[in-house]
Amino acid sequence: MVTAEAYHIPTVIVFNKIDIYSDEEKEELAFLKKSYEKIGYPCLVVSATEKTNLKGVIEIMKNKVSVVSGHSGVGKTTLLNTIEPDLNLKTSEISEVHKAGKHTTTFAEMFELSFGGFLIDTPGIKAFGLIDFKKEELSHYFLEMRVRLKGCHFNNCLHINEPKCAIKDAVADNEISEFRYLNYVGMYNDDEDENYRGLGY
Ligand SMILES: Nc1nc2c(ncn2[C@@H]2O[C@H](COP(=O)(O)OP(=O)(O)OP(=O)(O)O)[C@@H](O)[C@H]2O)c(=O)[nH]1
Ligand SMILES: [Mg+2]
Ligand SMILES: [Zn+2]
Repeated sequence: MVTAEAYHIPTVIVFNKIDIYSDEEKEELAFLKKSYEKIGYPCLVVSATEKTNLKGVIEIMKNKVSVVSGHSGVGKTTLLNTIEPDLNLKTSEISEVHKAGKHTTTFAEMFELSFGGFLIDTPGIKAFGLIDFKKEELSHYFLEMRVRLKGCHFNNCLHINEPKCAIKDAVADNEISEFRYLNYVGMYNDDEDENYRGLGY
């Protein structure tokens, strides 16, 4: 999402596989959906296999060039197959051993959509690959931070240790989600062990 923001690509978040969420996962979904919608990201909650809520996906993709991105196994290709059954693209089950996808899609490919537009299916994201930009710019790509940057006392504030920081204040006031701030700090530190995910997102 940070990379998309850096390239001015509008992001829509798709939560897939709602047919198999546990009650706990449904609660997590509600929390994440609320958090992201508050920032301004449209969220869609779908099931590619059960064909639930796919109308919204089609509406968003119509007459545009879209790219689907996400971890291996989340169902990016399945979603595309459901929307355009004639494509019949290869998908595979998640590994029982590793509980992760198998990197079935191996290169990005663009397909024409019968209702107008194009969709680029991509291989699952393996590791965090941020485009090359200055650390000082990172907060510009967190929408909820960008709108508050002017409130920081120092105009080169990094929102880590500086006093009178509008971002840290907003986190303390629950206006910015803690997990998003922790993601920011993690990316800022280029943390490899992912402990920064904090709440687990
Ligand atoms: N229960 C359920 N399973 C789904 C859904 N969408 C996809 N799957 C399953 O998830 C597995 C992975 O789907 P893929 O479409 O191959 O995932 P992908 O995101 O394209 O994975 P990569 O190509 O490896 O990046 C397959 O077994 C799908 O059948 C869904 O809505 N519900
Ligand atoms: Mg795929
Ligand atoms: Zn600040």
